[in-house]
Amino acid sequence: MHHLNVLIGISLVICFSEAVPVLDHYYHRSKRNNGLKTQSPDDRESCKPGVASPVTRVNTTERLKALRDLFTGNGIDGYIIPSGDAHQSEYPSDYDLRRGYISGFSGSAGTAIVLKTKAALWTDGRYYLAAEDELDCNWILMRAGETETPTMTKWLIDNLGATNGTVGASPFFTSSSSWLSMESTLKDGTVNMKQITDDLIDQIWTTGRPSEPNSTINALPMAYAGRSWQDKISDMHTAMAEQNVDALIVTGLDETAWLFNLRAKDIDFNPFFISYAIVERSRTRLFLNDKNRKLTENPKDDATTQKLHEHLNTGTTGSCMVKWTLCRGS
Ligand SMILES: *[C@@H]1O[C@H](CO)[C@@H](O)[C@H](O)[C@H]1NC(C)=O
Ligand SMILES: *[C@@H]1O[C@H](CO)[C@@H](O)[C@H](O)[C@H]1NC(C)=O
Ligand SMILES: CC(=O)N[C@H]1CO[C@H](CO)[C@@H](O)[C@@H]1O
Repeated sequence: MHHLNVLIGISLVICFSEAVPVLDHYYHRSKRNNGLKTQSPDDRESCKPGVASPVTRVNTTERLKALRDLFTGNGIDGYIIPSGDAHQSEYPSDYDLRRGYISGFSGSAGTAIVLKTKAALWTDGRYYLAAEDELDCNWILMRAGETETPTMTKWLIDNLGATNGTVGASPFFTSSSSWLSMESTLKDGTVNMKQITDDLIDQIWTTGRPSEPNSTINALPMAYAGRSWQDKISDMHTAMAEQNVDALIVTGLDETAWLFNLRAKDIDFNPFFISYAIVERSRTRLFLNDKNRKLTENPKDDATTQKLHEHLNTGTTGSCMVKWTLCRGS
């Protein structure tokens, strides 16, 4: 949960989640890597001349070219592609697997950085073998955790620091704490970090992309939830008053699913739906894609017969002009 004293616009919401282990993890590794070896795709056994390429590889040459073609127009010399979605989900939907698309690496943890002439992927020991099989020879495999592997910031400073270069990233897929600490370290090495709000992978991933998640949202009956969403909101108001907080922005998908007693299938094996909420002491707002359809369609879960607007006690468009309960809290 994220406590803010002021209400801020929805477009800023995404930066306030705390849990982005991926970037923090590789970034915070200590500076014990003196004697780093020169990193190159040629270090990889399977990229040596005469070695047959595993069939599991995606040829990323065209994807990397398409991405690099956008660098100049955006004023950047490199781009960071983390694994996460805009909600810092541990498991993003297939639509959000941007790092998998650009690198070909399908593991759950890893961060890609593409420069004008180099591309590197950091992943941890669980994935060294899979990454070796899946990354084509455009890619340097950075084995995070091994002493000769540079951190992402060190590598960026080594490659872009001398020319006061700029690395871009979407602010949606990195927590604010990760972003700020990385930005500060890079600045010390004369590398600038730039927010690219229109994500570059979204711009180039135009064919073969899974569609945006849009699953039906089902009410979770009280028998399973144990406590009504109105009571949960009421508990939040009490906690907010104690903390002297006027508004609370909820970005985590497990959090919105829990708070409103709702379940869906936007992400395989995770019963959540893409959403944000803003809870104020006198009103509650839930943000959903395609809300008019979701509010009125029939539930897909046998456990409930309630439509979403009935569960939330709003009008069929989510408006509170008819019923005030959702917008005003309980
Ligand atoms: C990958 O694709 C590029 C461009 O389409 C092609 O030139 C190159 O030979 C391919 N590489 C491999 C290893 O197949
Ligand atoms: C480095 O680049 C940043 C951003 O482009 C710029 O504001 C700054 O003045 C540059 N510093 C030097 C020493 O050129
Ligand atoms: C109503 C709607 O947009 N449904 C689409 C949801 O997404 C699936 C694919 O994931 C499509 O097949 C549906 O048409």
